Amino acid sequence: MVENSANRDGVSVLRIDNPPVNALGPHSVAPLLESLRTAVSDPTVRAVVLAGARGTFSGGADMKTFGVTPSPRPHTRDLIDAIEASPKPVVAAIEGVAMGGGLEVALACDARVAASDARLALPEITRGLLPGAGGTQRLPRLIGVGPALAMILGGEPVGAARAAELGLVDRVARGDAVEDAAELARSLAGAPRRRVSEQAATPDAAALEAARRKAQPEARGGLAEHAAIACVADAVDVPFAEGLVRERQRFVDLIASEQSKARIHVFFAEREAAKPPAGAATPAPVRTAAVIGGGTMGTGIAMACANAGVDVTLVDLQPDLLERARGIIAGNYGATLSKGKLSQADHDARIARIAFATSLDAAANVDLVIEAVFEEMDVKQDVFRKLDAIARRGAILATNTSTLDVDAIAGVTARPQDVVGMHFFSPANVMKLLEIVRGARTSPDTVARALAVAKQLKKVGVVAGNCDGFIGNRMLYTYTRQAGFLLEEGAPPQRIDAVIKDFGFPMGPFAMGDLAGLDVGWRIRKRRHAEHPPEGRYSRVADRLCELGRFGQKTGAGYYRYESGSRTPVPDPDVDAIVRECAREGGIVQRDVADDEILKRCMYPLINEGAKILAEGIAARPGDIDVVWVYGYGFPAFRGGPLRWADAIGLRSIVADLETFEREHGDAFTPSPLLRELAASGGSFGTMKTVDAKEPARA
Ligand code: T1G
Repeated sequence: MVENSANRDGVSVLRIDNPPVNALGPHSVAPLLESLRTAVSDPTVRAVVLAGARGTFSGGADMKTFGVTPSPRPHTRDLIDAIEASPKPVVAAIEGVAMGGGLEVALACDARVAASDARLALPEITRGLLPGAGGTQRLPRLIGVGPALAMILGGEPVGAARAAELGLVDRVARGDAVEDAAELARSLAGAPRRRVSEQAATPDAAALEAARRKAQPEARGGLAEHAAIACVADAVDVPFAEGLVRERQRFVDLIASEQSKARIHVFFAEREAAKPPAGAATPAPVRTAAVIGGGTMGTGIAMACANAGVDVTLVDLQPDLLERARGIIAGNYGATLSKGKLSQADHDARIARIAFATSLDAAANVDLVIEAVFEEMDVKQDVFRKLDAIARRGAILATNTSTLDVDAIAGVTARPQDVVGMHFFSPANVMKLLEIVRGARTSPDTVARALAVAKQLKKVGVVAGNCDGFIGNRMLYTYTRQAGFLLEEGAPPQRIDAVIKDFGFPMGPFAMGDLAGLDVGWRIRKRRHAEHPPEGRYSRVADRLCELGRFGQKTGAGYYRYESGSRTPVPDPDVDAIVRECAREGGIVQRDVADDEILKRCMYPLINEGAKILAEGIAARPGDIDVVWVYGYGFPAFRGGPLRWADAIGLRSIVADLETFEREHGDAFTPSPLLRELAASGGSFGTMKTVDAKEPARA
């Protein structure tokens, strides 16, 4: 349905219409082209306004049509060419979002009017692409090379006010954006067209040079950045038409690249993971919450709630801990304010949403309770027994445990159907991932409500079954275990970390351990070993470091040593000595380990464990595992997550390498049945039928 009210006093309003986000593809562009033709040939029409249906402009090109060859027509560029060719002015009325190809369409218009809450972005870089419909040529001409590079290489949205400052929009609407745009369009009628393509881009060599220096190496996910920078340079150096041709060629190369396909896989996998269980009721948003435990996690979770507009009470029985939490929260918001990343009004509103209490009674009338106390079973069960008596019927009772049995926690309440794991990642007000742990008796409605809370808190929610370490930590254990063995076999920590960093992680396992604090893992290992002594090969290095009080950055020494006040890891010969000692005790002869072996021995067991998790129904889809690792553990998005990456390598070669490692290093490398099966059948995680979720007995 396209509204074409030609005689809105001589202005015809056309609307992009393709629910839910008005993505641009043949089925949305074709009717628009038709209506534009009608408007152009209608003598009573003096100007055109282009808007979007249902209060949003457009989420960009329809990514679901990517990879279809030949690429389906008409598409975004056909609409842009028609707007450019129109003898009558076209004004864009931007409500909601104008992203990617949607913003590029608006850039082809004579002028742009944005609603005060509109968001404008060119997020193609986050899809491993560049703006491929003229955005790299028009934007620098309109707002300058520097600001254009910031928008194109950042991919982040700008608000209407900022867009006006930049000159990206001509007006911020006082009232209805379509009305304002119609008024502006009328004033432009009969005047020469204002085509951005005819403007010149002001040279800014410094901005281009700075962008080149900052860009990631192509092999480390920087393909799109380098291509986009080259395009923006063209906007200054070559005529518009030539710039468009070069932009197109680079865009076609990128869309065929694994880096782009992997990033788009993550985009859609994230949305699949957020889908509520079939038959679950549509949950109402939570308005009030209580977070139990004023430690690092509780404090971060309370901030995440306040950031999302939820009134939250942080509860801790120890007043001094509560005061410390209050100070940390004020400090964090103050820092964000001073960096200009938060307005004073927003700062004050967020702080005002957080209350503090020293009694669990504060959880009596809230929609959501999140327990984040000490990671000890009896401490958590004690809290849940009390919450069961206090919390209102129908409230979500969530535990932030990262390793403990959610069923054992739910089991002490009379309402296990309302109990769910909500595993946040530190810092909880920053990290995007939220692992939602479905207990054996957690109801589908409670899972759906937890997923809705994740969306409300702007987190990426992924549902995991209840097992030791859920999805993320269970896989992490296989990776860090091998990293520990590689140390003993002769690969120094800085070498292993360098291999993992070159692969694309923000940091390697040892720098990450030192950042998180080695004592956290040590406590879990001691608890676990009290229940089950370690089976098979066990590296003593981590325990030995902790026994020496080397907990990482927080004690100035861990796998590395740190100069006071510095977070830069410095290789420490004392650690090499400790590693040699452990190797000797374990009868391990040290050798030179190749980088290729380091990468495979760290990543392949992780993939193998992912296959086991899928086969057990702990994760419903391979994409869920990829999303967990990209958003929770820094797995490079340009590789799409561990299972997408495995498909790109080929499962047959992974199974072959696992079998080789199995012969040398034992059953930690025994390929899982699902992996073998897929490899043998020439299958892949990307094409496998998702397994039905079933409840495994807790290992
Ligand atoms: N193409 C296809 N489907 C899309 C889509 C798109 N561009 N954007 C969203 N969807 C689907 C999404 O999968 C979900 O489907 C539903 O819409 C709602 O999305 C030439 C080539 C716009 C901010 O990168 O960032 O333009 O799961 O849950 O939270 O240069 O969607 O319900 O089946 O995210 O309200 C560039 C991507 C494309 C923006 C709305 N554009 N989208 O957020 O809804 S490349 C983007 C978003 C391009 C040109 C190039 C967000 C949103 P389903 P949602 P939301």
